[in-house]
Amino acid sequence: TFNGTWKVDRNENYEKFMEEMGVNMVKRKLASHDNLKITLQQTGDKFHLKESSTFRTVEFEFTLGVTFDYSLADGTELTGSWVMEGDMLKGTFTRKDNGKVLITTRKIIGDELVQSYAYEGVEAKRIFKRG
Ligand code: MYR
Repeated sequence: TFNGTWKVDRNENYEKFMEEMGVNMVKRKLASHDNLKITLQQTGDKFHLKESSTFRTVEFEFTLGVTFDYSLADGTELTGSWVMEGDMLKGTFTRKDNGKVLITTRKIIGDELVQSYAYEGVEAKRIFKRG
């Protein structure tokens, strides 16, 4: 289950990923230490998500398979949806500014939540521990 509160523990290739996304160096430095914390609560097909970091706190809901809008901390707007593939959540999001696609997954590996990101051939991970 994804339910609970997850605090980012470490990143893999996240700065490169952000660079590909067009985030400038100063923001990349800040964003790689953003203390991201997410709280997920699943009820059937619905997820309630609370996201907090040094940048902001936002709370929203999404339903599996249903398209919704989401803005990154820097204002970049995405639209897309999450689906369940086996035990894994897979999100396919399109940037509104350039039409390019960002694929993200969330899976539980051991006692960690591993979120992967892929954009324009660059992949990254953020690994969360229960907190
Ligand atoms: C959510 O479930 O958290 C909301 C939808 C997530 C969309 C994908 C988020 C990708 C964030 C990547 C950060 C890139 C920084 C440039």
